[in-house]
Amino acid sequence: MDGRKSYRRALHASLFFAGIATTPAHSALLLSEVLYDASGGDAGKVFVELYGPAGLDLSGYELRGINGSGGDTYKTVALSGLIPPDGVFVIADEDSGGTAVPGADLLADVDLQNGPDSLELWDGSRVIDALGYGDFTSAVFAGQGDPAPDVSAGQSLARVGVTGSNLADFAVLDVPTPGTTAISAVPVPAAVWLMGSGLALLGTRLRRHETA
Ligand SMILES: [Ca+2]
Ligand SMILES: [Ca+2]
Ligand SMILES: [Ca+2]
Repeated sequence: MDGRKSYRRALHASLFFAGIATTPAHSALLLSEVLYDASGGDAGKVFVELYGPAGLDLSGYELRGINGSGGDTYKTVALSGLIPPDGVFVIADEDSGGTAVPGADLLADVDLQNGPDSLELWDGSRVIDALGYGDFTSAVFAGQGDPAPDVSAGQSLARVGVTGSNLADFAVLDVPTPGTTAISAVPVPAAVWLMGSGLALLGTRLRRHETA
C-alpha cells in the first residue's frame, strides 16, 4: 500500500469513529414513563410515555406486557403515529373512546398489570427497551439490570438515566408527567435534569433514598 492510500484509510477510519462519537447518546426510542396503577380504577387513566427522535414513524413498533407469573406475554399493543418535535409520545389508556390522560398522542389499551411484571418495547423484530417493576424474588423478570420498585397507586416510574439498570434509571414520581420527560437527546449533567418542571420533588425523593 502506498503512503497516500494508507493516509486515506486512516482518514476514513477517523471520520468513521468521529461519526460514532458524535451520535446523540439517546437517539434510540426509549420507555420514558409508565403509570400502571392509577388511584382507583385504571380505565382511561394509565399511560406509557416514549421518548425518541422527532418524526420517527412508530408503525411496526409495539409494547408487550410480560407477566411476572410465568413470563408469558399477556398484552400486545401495536403502535402508530409519529414522534412529535419535542420527542415525547404518550400512549394513553382508552376508555369508551376517550381518555383522562392529558397530552395523549395515541389511545390504546395500555392498562398494565400492577407487578411484579415487565413492559417491553419492540421495533418489530427485537426488544429495544424494557422495564420490570416490583419484587421478582419468585417472578420472571424481563426488564434490564435490576428491577424498578413497585409503586403506590397514582405514582409513576419515570426515566432519569440510561445506564441499562431499571433500578438506577427510573425514579418514582408522586405527580406523573405525561408529555414531558427528564431525559434529553443530548447528554446533560444530572443537575440540569432536575431543573425540569416537577423534578424538584424528584430531587427530594432521590436524596431521601440516599439517606434511607
Ligand atoms: Ca393496572
Ligand atoms: Ca388502580
Ligand atoms: Ca413524563
